[in-house]
Amino acid sequence: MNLSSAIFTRFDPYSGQLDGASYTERRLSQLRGAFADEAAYDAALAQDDPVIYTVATLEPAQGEGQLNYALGMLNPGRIGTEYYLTKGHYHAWRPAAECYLGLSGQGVMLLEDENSRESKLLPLLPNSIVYVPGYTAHRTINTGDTPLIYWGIYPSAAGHDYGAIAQRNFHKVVVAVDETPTLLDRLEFLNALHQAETQ
Ligand code: PAN
Ligand code: ZN
Repeated sequence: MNLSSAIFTRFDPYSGQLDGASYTERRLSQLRGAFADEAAYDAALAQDDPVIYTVATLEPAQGEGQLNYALGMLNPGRIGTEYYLTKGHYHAWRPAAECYLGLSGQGVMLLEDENSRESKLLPLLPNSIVYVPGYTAHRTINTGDTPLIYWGIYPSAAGHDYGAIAQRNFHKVVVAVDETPTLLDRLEFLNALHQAETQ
């Protein structure tokens, strides 16, 4: 077995810092197409290009039976009424499942089964675990007003398939309706937006 030095690691459950990790930063400009309201996206981007989330990844080992893990930090905020979110993906190796553990902040996970297209919305909170089965698109959403910090632990062979989501976004959106996180059909939400624009 070829283990790197990452057999013991420290992390900060409030900032998303993970010793020895490699960091990926996703700014608003890298999330074109992820948010439903394109006009709100363009308006927000014209003002600023904030960091929406970071992912600190550790890959202690690769190969059959090995696990990798990542500490996510998703900032609070909205584009229009839609909460800040991650791009979302399937695993390139479709059978790969993943465990998400909430550490701090308040959020939800949107899951979508690739075959049935059935959606599930689950809370991602401190002291809770969301099990993401294989063949399931998953997206993290911050519905609170502090950073959402969470673990994702997955088979080292899982990989990320972003292309499928870029082509066909999740069927559902999570938006603030009367300040309450609400799950709506993307199409219905877009139709309501366009109707409001033309009135
Ligand atoms: C997580 C995600 C992380 C960022 O580590 O990669 O939440 O989301 P995106 O990868 O969709 O930008 C994970 O699910 N890994 O498999
Ligand atoms: Zn994943």
